[in-house]
Amino acid sequence: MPTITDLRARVVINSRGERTIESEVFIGRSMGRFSAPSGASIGTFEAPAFPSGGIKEALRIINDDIKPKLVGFKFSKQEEVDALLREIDGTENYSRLGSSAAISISIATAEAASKSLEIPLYKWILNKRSPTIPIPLGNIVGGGKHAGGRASDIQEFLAFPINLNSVKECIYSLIELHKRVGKKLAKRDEFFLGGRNDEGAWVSSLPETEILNIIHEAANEIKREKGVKFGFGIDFAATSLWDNSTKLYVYERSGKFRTREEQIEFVLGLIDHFRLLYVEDPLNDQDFQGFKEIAERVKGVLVCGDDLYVTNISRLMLGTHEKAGNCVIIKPNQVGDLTESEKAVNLARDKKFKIVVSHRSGETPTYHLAHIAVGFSSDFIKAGVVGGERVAKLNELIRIEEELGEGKLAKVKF
Ligand code: 2PG
Ligand code: MG
Repeated sequence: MPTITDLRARVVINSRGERTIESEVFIGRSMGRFSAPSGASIGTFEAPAFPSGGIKEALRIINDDIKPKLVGFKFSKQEEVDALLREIDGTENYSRLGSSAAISISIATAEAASKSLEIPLYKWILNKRSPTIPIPLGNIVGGGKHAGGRASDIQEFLAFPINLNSVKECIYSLIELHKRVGKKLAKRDEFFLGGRNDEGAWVSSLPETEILNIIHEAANEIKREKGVKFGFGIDFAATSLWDNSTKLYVYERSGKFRTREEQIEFVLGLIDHFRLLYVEDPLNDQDFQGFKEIAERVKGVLVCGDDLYVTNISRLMLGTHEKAGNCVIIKPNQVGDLTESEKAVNLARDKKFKIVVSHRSGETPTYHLAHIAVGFSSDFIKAGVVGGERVAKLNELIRIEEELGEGKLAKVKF
């Protein structure tokens, strides 16, 4: 049985230059190491990233309270370690320890356990599921809270290949699409200087519809030349657009204000006109009914909740019951440990919701998310297209596919 022999933690830097917690867990000579990512468009209901005393307080709690209880701890399942972490924290949502410290220890422990057992990390996470390689959902152009200046109000313009059998080919195709879109922006956007946002997506000053036209054009070229077909999507991150005092969605950069009803029509219009197959957070994180309405009025479109669900089992229970969408984003740092994330995954599967395991805009150059997505048998992974901290995950998927053999890519029907 794995026994934890040491725990070390320190402050390191994420891809946005912010400080974050890195933990190392030792099981004899096997070491797991993970540093926590962080969001910019943060859901109201996410667990707090740090204790009220900040990152120093998180380190102090790890050293003074967690380490003495974790060292010497024997376990045979991830849930035992995560239960101990929760017990030490003593709150419902890691508000004493903070989700960053919690997730860094939870994932580092999983990695140490898998190494000590000489199995890949995804196998430790799998439980009884069978491994599936997720389809990468690539961020091609982006704005919102992930970019400044003249960038679009919409946070993410996404694409994913729909007729390929291998993740490697999916990744190559997304890179090709990203490249071609960049070249077109250079010609058509007078303010374009080749800038990319927090997630490596292009930043453009063009109106949303023009950005979508350009992505379609580039995708059509690739389809003609190489036969690769793409599906398209948008993450509106609408909680970030919502102004609760005026009850309006504020599109500051394009100077538009939309009521809830106008926002719904706007979203449906974009789905229809640009044949979108995926919309994430089209409405703010209180509007379960609105998600339901959108999902009812479109066919074959994934309506996905990120800030709506924040990987939280109670919110997901409510939303699946209300039929608020048909797809959920899973971000382990929103809840602070792997076991809690897994509960959300199992519930989502049970209720026939599709699953998207996702990175954060402030990432660390860790590869673990690839194993988490495979271990959770997720349908999609949102991990960006370019940038060191993004390709860390994509490259790991290529390695996992090499080990599992092709043909394990998730199959999603639209
Ligand atoms: C999102 C994420 C990741 P953030 O909204 O889906 O793309 O952004 O990490 O800033 O919450
Ligand atoms: Mg989102």
